[in-house]
Amino acid sequence: FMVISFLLISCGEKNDNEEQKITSKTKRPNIVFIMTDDHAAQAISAYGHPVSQKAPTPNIDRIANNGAKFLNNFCTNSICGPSRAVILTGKFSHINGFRMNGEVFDGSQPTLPKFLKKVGYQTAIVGKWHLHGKPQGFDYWNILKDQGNYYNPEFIHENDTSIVNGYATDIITDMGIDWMEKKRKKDEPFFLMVHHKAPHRNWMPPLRHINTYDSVNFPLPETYFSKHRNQVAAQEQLQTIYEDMYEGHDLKMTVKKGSDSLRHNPWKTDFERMSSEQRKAWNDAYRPKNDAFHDANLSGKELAEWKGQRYLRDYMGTVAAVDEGVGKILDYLEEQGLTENTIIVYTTDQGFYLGEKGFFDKRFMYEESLAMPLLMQYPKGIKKGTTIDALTQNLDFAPTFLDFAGAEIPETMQGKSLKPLLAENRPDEKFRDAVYYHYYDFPAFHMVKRHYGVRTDRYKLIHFYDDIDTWELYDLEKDPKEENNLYDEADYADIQKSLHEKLKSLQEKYMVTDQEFQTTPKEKVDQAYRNFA
Ligand code: SGN
Ligand code: CA
Repeated sequence: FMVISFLLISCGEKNDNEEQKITSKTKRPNIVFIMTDDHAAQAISAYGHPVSQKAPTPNIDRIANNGAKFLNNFCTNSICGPSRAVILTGKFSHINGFRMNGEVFDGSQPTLPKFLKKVGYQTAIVGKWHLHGKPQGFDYWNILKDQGNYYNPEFIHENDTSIVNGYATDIITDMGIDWMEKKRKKDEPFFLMVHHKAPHRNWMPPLRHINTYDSVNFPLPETYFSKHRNQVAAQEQLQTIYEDMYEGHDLKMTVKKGSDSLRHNPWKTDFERMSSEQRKAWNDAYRPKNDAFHDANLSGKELAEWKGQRYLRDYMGTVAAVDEGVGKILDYLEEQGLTENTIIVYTTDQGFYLGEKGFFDKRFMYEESLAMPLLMQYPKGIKKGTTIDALTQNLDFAPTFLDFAGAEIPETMQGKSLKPLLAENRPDEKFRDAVYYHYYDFPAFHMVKRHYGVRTDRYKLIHFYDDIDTWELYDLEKDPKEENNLYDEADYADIQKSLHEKLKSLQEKYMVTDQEFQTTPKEKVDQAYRNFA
């Protein structure tokens, strides 16, 4: 009896100690960061836009309902690689060095996962990377090659590149869950980045959602046929749905009735990489829709509207799979009892156009592509149903996660922790009175001019430069769709002046030098207009 009770006591003691050790280690919250590529806030039902009400995202909305929804979160440079570099470093593009797609991210610089590792986190990233070079600071990584494909995509892991059969969104979701389930050490806090390809161009839905929105008529924006009065850069872009989308590659339009051959389709591999079964199911689904289109013999405005519908139906089909994947991850965390101590974030690399101003793609400092949806749940630290009006940015993500993790926020980071905003007793003072923006990727795809600017809670000032030199000013309260450029209007002279001052002071604060405003030789610009036309 004595031996047994001695054993019981010592076991009990050992367990208690072990437990203590584990809780002190796991006290730091886990962070599951889910980021899509090009997911417009207009397509997340928690944000309430009419388009999303026709294609709700119930699982993504769970995060909003259980935690916080940010209403004024913005990117600093509306394009993929640069946004990702800002998120990793907490620094603007001109400081982290990654200004445009196609550059190589300097992975040796300090980044969020490296700082988290220092305080005992295990770190992993699965899915889209798009910063070229191998990820550093991650214990585990398995990334899409380049932009990645929807069907049977190629992944890079360590020194291997291999095709993974299936649909990208499902594969990436499963990789994230697999890492949490089998690959991580269960007694350490973790930081997992799940980065989807969807809903990036060319919007190929999974077979199970190929017909989901066929009978839905999405509301096209009032500005769908905008002529961009007093907006030179908008007049000269190449991202108008009904003018610039490739009819085959983007809109899946066929050459004639009864045929499965696509119209303009410069990157055949997106379709050719499908297996013959996938291809057959795909063609069987699209053929009747395309045949009906041929029968209807549309032109002009009706054709432009048809293209808008086809775009939105495909786009929402890819979003449906993302939403299911988010549900799967939330359910997994719930089943494992991890929900309480895990910060779950849903965001996307930048905003996107769903026909506003006639556009698809992003890049502009106009609202739809400047805005970044941001939802965050953390039962221990964020009250259900919180909404945040403050002007926040992707620049703030790294400081925020470090703050929640109880790690020090390096002074060199340019963003601010959002944690105080999420506390029950929020501070009264303004979090930030304006955000700074700078887009560089010109001449390039879609030919959006270089520009920079400032946005306050009510006004926006933008300077487009390079082969043009034009200013735009908007009063977002009176003109939320940004159709009325007020620059140099007498009534706005004072506001214009103060916005210029604000812009200048932010440039100083963020250490922007004259180097940042380089222009392109005219021949190069002209050549690019010919290439991308
Ligand atoms: C591809 C797309 C473009 C898109 C860029 C950047 N064309 O080149 O439409 O703007 O990526 O997107 S595609 O038909 O090849 O998809 S980003 O999200 O990576 O910045
Ligand atoms: Ca993107």
